[in-house]
Amino acid sequence: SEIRKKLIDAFTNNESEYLSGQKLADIAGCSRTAVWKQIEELRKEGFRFEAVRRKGYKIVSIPPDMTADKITLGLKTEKLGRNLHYHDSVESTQKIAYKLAYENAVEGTVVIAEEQTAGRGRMDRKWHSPKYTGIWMSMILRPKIPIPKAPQLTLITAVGVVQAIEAVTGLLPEIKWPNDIMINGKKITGILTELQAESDRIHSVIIGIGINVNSQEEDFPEEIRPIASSLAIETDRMIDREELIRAILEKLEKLYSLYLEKGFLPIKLMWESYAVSIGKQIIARTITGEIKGKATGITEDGVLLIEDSAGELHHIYSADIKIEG
Ligand code: BTX
Repeated sequence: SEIRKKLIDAFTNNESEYLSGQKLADIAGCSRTAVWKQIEELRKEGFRFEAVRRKGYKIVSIPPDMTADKITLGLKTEKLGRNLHYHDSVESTQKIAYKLAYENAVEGTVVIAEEQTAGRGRMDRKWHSPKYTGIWMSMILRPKIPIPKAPQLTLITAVGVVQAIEAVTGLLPEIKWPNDIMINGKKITGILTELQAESDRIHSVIIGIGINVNSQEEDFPEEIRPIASSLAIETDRMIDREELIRAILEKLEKLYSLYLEKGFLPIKLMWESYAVSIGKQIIARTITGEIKGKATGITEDGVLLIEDSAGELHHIYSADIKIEG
């Protein structure tokens, strides 16, 4: 709209100045409410503003969109990300990767989007994926492994993402079994592993990775603010998403070849060194009920082991866990 254009001009021409609501209203020839609404809209599109009481607004940055070229520039992988599908806005990158996998896309194909309008988590939960703030990507793998071993890929991915975050930001994330990556007790990353299988053979594995990178508090809906954080919030600086994507693909490619060559054991050891839950009292909520006890480790297959107060050992295949201390 005309207001939008006038506001963007005003902000970019006065980059270092605070512009009051009234001044902006005068420039754009509209009400202060209309200015305020337009600024909210611009925020959703990826513009960043600093607001100071009594002084007004200052522009901090314009939408930092990626491109496929910017992502692959300098990428040191053989397979992962070599076939890259980049989108501005999609329902879910998982959905697109699924379709590509059916059409026999090469192993290592990656789908990335700036925004997901229907991003999904496990068990039909939602994954909030606002524009330009994160990395929302899905990856197609075709490992020749038996179906029960597929959950190991979630753990491999978690290790790769932790290593990449560590290398790019210096932060030391922790893994909460099976698929959450946490910093200071808040969720930074979710991983979703889905299978396409024919009878007992894996056709393809679609690994979805969602990372809150440059999200600010206001990008999260009210209900997840207490549990979610981003790399920018934790480091207090903006993180280069393209660099992080490259780091993830490079780390994952190494771990994946190690896994195919040597099996899960070396990965298991790395995973355990990043895991927060091991050795702690936890509550696991499964579909059939709650199990309380001490997390003693994971099995060769990535199954979580919990020892309850009676000394009985439970195998947990799928659950949400809460750490008690
Ligand atoms: P999950 O089921 O472990 O986590 C989902 C839960 O996490 C939600 O119910 C909500 O409480 C919380 N949540 C939602 N959005 C966020 C967020 N942005 N940050 C922190 N917490 C949040 C985790 O599932 C698996 C997520 C995978 C997402 C990727 S993104 C690319 C790919 N495409 C797609 O649709 N999903 C995957």
